[in-house]
Amino acid sequence: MIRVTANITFLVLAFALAPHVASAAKPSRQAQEKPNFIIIFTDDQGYQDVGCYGSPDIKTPRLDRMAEEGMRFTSFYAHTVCGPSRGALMTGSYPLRFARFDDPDSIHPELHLEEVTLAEVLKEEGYATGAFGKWDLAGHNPTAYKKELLPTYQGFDYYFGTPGSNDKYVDLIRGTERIEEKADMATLTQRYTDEALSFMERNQDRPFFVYLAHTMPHTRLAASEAFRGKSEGGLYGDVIEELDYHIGRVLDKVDELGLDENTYVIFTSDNGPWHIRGDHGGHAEPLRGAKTSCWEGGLRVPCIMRAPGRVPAGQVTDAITATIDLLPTLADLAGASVPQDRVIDGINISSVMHGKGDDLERSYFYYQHDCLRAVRSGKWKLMLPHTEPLEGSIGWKWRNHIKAEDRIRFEKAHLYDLEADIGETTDVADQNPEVVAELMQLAQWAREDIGDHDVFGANARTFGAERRTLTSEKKL
Ligand SMILES: [Ca+2]
Ligand SMILES: [Ca+2]
Repeated sequence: MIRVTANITFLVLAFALAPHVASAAKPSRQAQEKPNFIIIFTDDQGYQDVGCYGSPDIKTPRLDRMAEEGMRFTSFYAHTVCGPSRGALMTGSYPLRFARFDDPDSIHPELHLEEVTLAEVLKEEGYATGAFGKWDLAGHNPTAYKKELLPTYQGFDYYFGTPGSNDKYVDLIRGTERIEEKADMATLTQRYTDEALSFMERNQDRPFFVYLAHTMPHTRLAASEAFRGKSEGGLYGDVIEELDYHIGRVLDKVDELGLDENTYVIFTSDNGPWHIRGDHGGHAEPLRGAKTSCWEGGLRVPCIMRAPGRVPAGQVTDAITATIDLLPTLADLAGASVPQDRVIDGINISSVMHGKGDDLERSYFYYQHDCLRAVRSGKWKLMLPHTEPLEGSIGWKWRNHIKAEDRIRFEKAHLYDLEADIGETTDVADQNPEVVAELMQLAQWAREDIGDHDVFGANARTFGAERRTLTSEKKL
């Protein structure tokens, strides 16, 4: 009885003192605000194309330091090509899940306005939102894109960049207006960064979200004079070293603005390296395969996250994590809610980022364009049988994007133990029939719920747009 009274007295005292304690401690401006988010998304940078991921000839001192000050992810997944990968990051969903307006034969989606983007989720919470660089969700053609699908219609207050790819040339857009034709590609990394830094300065007093989606190192490659010919990794290496330098400028700006402890900086790539580009493509060793394939090298990408005091320093995690997780995770950190009227595939990985446990219950599905190719659960990856590419699928139309040795031609499913065999060299399906059966069930679920080249998923979205799955009469 006495003890209870004493506790009550203590509690009353504690409440009475609380306001004084708070004002005496005077928490910093940062601690009171919602955290800022900066996602730096490079294009076609391979798993090995960062110093701390084992590049033998490319130096990335700023990314390496970022990893020392934060967390390095070794099983982080994007998707196999640019456009679907960007849509997945923006919607937290597998590419076959989200609705698009465009030609179903194209691998480049035009994201439906009814899709809820990460920018829209954060904007609801009062975030200033800026997109810089490659969008690729309003059409792939640099001149024939849909203006009404540009970032400023999908939750971004500000946009400076290029609507599609740099296969031929790049036109620059500010807001919705084209301000420059055939821009010098060697200036893009710096110009996108300059614009992002200026946005951060303008919005330093409120929470902000910066989506900095570099055009490099997608071909056509270009480096500025200061970096050209300077790396040991050829032009591709020069381009990565220039990216690293400008990523350093972003980190320095966060520091200079006094926002270090309240800003999550997330670096990753949209897909694996483009092997058919030879010297103009990167590397994914020790992973097998490259961009457009569903071998690990096609979509397992480097990923580093940094937020001093929040993300523990110098950690490495092998948890299965993905770009689709960024929407639910950042929403949680911002106190925002994710859309409830649709399936969001990503999961909240904040416990992993904060070093509070990486025991995630999750599987990951590998799609090559519109074809379900593989599923991973824990250390196991099942490659589904295909005599690939499936005639009539989008993958068939785009088959020349895939190096011959990366094409999957299996009559039966192959099972790989990614812990023992990260290079996917040895099929162990016969020794593990129960694992194969379990993963086959997961794949069947994905086929029915998300979709496949010949199946429209039960929870895939259209919002009235044309269904993307090819019908028999539309087969090529
Ligand atoms: Ca790409
Ligand atoms: Ca929208």
